[in-house]
Amino acid sequence: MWVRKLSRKLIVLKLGGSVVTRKEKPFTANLPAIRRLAKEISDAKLSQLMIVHGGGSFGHPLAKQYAIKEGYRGDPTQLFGFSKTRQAMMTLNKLVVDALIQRNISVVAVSPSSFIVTKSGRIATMTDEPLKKLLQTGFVPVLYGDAVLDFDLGFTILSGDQLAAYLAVQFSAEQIVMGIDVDGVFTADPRVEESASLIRHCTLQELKKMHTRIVDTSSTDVTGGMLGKLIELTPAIEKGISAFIVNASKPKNVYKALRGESVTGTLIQKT
Ligand code: IP8
Repeated sequence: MWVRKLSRKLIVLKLGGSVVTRKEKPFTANLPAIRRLAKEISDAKLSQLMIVHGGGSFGHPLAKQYAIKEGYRGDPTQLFGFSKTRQAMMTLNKLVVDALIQRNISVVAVSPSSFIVTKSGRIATMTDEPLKKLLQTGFVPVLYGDAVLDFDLGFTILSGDQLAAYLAVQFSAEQIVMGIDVDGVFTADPRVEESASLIRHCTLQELKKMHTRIVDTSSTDVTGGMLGKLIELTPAIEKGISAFIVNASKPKNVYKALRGESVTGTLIQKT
């Protein structure tokens, strides 16, 4: 079991869409989970924290229906789909932010599409002053995977994973805590192979070797499941930022991960 010393350095917490929403039911938030996580985050009392949540059953079905990730093909119904995807994400973000405010956390909702433009799906420009100032002042910014404008594609989907890793690098975070709906990275799909075991600790090199063996399990995610997550995390890990993947559907895991207490999960470090 791995234990991190509590420090005043920034932690970026990514809450998976499959945790904060009911993935199988369109536009349905998992309010008990959101409220529980808000309490865990409040109890952890971190001085430097940034939260990013995924799209789950709010963002992904619309993104898929209107092919937002693939970019603008000149079809006006796609423009409407972009509007609807953005709005659905703001609705989910409000539910998350409301729950955090209920727990007296000084959160500020920040809409990624208003300060980020991508190029072929990768973050190309970002105005980082407002976020920097929010952190310095003591706020907890709450962002999310979003439909964003793109220099090449017109628009696209920016995943919360890419965003979390980018922000971690940009603001020199100590760690990215990824709260997902399974216990971490497995050697094979635990739902299919009985012999699958949880990888508790691995280096970047070991991770790269595993890429071909990691299976994507979700059918509604337009942004790429577990393999996509690991690929997105790689640049941050390369910069010495560790990534800790824990099951946020299980009570207390996120609290423990944020506090640096011992908890089951997969820790990925540069070396
Ligand atoms: O769930 C994608 O974010 P993710 C958000 O973190 C949308 O991949 C709008 C589909």
